[in-house]
This record gives sequence, structure tokens and C-alpha cells, in this order.
Amino acid sequence: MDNHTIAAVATPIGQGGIGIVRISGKKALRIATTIFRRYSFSSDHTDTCDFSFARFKSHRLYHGYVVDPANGRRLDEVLLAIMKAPRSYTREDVVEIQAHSGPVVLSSILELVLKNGARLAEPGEFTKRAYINGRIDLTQAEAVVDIINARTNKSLEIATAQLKGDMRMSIETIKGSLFDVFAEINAAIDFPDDVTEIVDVDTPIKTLQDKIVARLKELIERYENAHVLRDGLKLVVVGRPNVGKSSLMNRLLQKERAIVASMPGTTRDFIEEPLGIRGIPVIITDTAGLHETDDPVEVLGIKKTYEHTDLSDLVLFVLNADCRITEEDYKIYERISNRKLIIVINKSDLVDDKYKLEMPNSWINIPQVKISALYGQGLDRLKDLIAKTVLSEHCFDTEHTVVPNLRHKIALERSLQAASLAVEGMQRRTPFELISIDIKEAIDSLEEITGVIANEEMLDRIFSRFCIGK
Ligand SMILES: Nc1nc2c(ncn2[C@@H]2O[C@H](COP(=O)(O)OP(=O)(O)OP(=O)(O)O)[C@@H](O)[C@H]2O)c(=O)[nH]1
Ligand SMILES: [Mg+2]
Repeated sequence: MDNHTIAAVATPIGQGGIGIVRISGKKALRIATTIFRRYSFSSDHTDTCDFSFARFKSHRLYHGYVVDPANGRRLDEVLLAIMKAPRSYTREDVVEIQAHSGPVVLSSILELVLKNGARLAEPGEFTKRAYINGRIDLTQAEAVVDIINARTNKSLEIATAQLKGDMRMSIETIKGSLFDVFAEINAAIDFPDDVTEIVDVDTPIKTLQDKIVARLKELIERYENAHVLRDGLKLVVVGRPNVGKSSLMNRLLQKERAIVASMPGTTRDFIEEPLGIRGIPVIITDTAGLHETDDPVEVLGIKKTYEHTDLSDLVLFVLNADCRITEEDYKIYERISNRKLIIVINKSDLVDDKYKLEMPNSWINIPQVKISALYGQGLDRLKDLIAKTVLSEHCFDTEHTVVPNLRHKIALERSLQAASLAVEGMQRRTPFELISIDIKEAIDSLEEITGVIANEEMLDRIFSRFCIGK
């Protein structure tokens, strides 16, 4: 981490009651001293006396003006919040300038702050510093984004619990048990004669099974049962060009979000939007029509479509009621048949009510629904089918608030695999040196979750989800 003082506008750009410029780092108080003039009861309401930064008291609000020291021009009347290290968001000296919220006033204040010694913060850099300076762990940093992005009460509840440190505590408890076994085994390796009780491997095996393997499994299961409540169901709409994918997405969203046109190849990039279907939080993705093409932009769009389907919880495979199933439809099916599917037969307004689209036998068991995205027919049945399919897949766990995200789950699985290998090893009386490697691996995977072990790429991925100023 560099030790520059960083600054950014911490509130959304736009007009509003209050806008905040946030500064963090060694120079924060000095910058505040340079550009802030305290309100005084003198006739011109300006405290011209030098208000040295040493006189700022922590956790106080100061009323005054932001003044450009170069020309004495007042930029705004503000409240200055002072939080001295280490009792601040980043554990560094933090100054927040609460000004009026308008894009021009806030950017002038920010510019002045930058001119006087700060550099512009990157997205999430304040939170990254809180993590690097040890105030929060990585799960708590992630929770900050989750709180900002929360779309349902349940996801907010999960994120708040995670910010409080509940996920970290669960991980620490399991890690503590792993350390106990690790210490015991290493004692046996180092002093084989002194540690007699380790010859009895039943105790560490029981600890591994009850306090480690079982708890890891429980957390992974909680991901399976609650991640939809936490992250929203990932619903991807796919199909050939022009079958009405964008029309369907717009219908479900009840707004003209995606462009609809009669020529194929209208949607070239994916479009993602949140919505609720029968009380289930959903992230719907409209995608580029899938077909053979040499057009490089379409090729990229199609690659992205498949990336999305591969990560989806449910795929709406859209067909055209008005024409027979084509070679392209078969190819798409081949590629997505490993996902949970619903076949949506669109443009049913163009065919007779009794008309049945001929389908291969292998598709018969896939849930199907006839709709007309153009006229809004069959939408309720589609929504019921989505809810039914999802509810049969997930037994929604609404009780727990400690719910791993995908990154946590992948690391938990690695930890579980290593811990299970350690159990097997002990049962087969494998040498402790080898078992100790598995246990170390199980510990390392858990430390990746909390960020005791972290690499730059992982941190970049996590903090790039933040907005600037957070
Ligand atoms: N008759 C009828 N026309 C429809 C229906 N749904 C969509 N259309 C028409 O079909 C054409 C293509 O619709 P889009 O929603 O743009 O299709 P798309 O699958 O997103 O197409 P691409 O983005 O090009 O892959 C438009 O002219 C729509 O008005 C429907 O239910 N009935
Ligand atoms: Mg489209």
C-alpha cells in the first residue's frame, strides 16, 4: 500500500442536501487546516486566525467555510468531521467535508483538496485501507459492498451480520479447531517420545469430523440454500436471434430496457437488471442471439452469453412458435443442456391455440410455457413456472444470517477437501508429516476467506466492485 493521502467525493454525484468529500491519510488534517476557515462570531464570520491541525479535536464537527488559500475565495459553507487515527473508517486520520451537494461545488472542493496534497482515491480504496490496516477482515470489506447493493431485506440482513464479523467468527472458530489438531500433530512429529496420547488418533479424528468437516459442510450447504436470497437468482434469457428475448425481458421488467427490433442481431452485448418474481430476488440477463457468425462483435457477444449461462441458476431458452425448431436451436440446446432450463415458446400469438411445436423426445421433460412477449400473454404462467422450478431446487434457508458468498464457498470446499483427506489419512495411519500438510492446506484456504492470506489479483477483484469514495 502506498502511503499517499487519498480523497474522493463519497456521495453520489448529483444535486442533493449534502455531499461529502472524504480525505484519509497522514496529510488529511494538514489539508483541512489549509482549506478550512472556522466560523466565528466576528462580523465577517471568518476566523482568520491560524487554526492549526493540532487543535482539531477528534470526533467533533466544525462549522465553517472551505476557502481557496491561493485567492481567499470561499467555495462553500461546510461542516468538517474530524476522526483521528486510529478511531476512523480507515484507521488513518480521516476528514470528511460535508458540503452542499452539487456536482460543481463538490468537484471544486475535491480539486482544492487534491491541489493541497492528496491524490484521487481508487474505487474501494478507503475500505481497502481499513482492511490492510487491520480494522476489518476481507469478509467485512465484502459486506460493505453487499450492504450498498442489497436489494432485499434478507440480503441486507446477511450483509449486516457479515459486516459485524459473524462470518469471520464462524471461520475463526473452525480455524481454531484446525490449529489445535495441527499443534498436536506437530508436537508428535517434533517430540515423538513425549506425546503419548497422540498415538490414540481417535481424539483428533473426532475433532476433525465434528468441529471441522461437519461445520464446513454446514456452511457450504448454507450457500446452496441461501445464496439466491443473498445474491438474487441469476436468470439468463438465451435463444436464436430475433426470437423475442429482449421483448420478453422488457415485459418481465415492465419497462423498455432493451432495444427491440425486427432485424436479427439487435442485442449484441448482455444487459442485466434486477427484478422480483413471486417474491424471489432475480437478476435477469438478456443476451445476444446465438448463431453461427463471423462478425467479430457478435462473436464476442456470443462468448459472453455462454459465460453468463455457465454461471446461471436458471436459463430461459426461447423458441419461436412460428417456425420449426432449427439446427441452431439444437446447437444451443447442446451447449446449455447442463443448466436448469425452462423452454419458452414465444410469438404464440402467430399460431393457432392448439398448435404444438414439434420437439425432440429429450426435451419433453423440460418445463415449457407458451407466451407472447409482444402481447404480454402467458407471462403469469411463466412467472409461476420460474418460482416453482426455483423452489424445487432450493430449500430456501431464511433462518441463518451467516451465508457464504461464491468466493467463500469455493475456499470452503478446498478446506473441506483438505480436512477430509486429513481424516482419511489418520484413519489409515498415514505419517503425521503428510497429514500436517493437509491440515495446513485446510487452514490456508480459510485464511483466504478472511484475507490473512491474499494476493493482489484477488484484492483487485474484490475492491473493483466498490464505488469511488467507499
Ligand atoms: N408477433 C410477435 N412478435 C414478437 C413477439 N416477441 C417479439 N416479437 C418481435 O420480434 C422481433 C424481435 O424481437 P426482439 O425482442 O428484438 O428479439 P431478440 O431475440 O432480442 O433479438 P436479437 O437481440 O436480435 O437476438 C421484434 O420485431 C419484436 O416485436 C411476440 O410474442 N409476438
Ligand atoms: Mg435482443
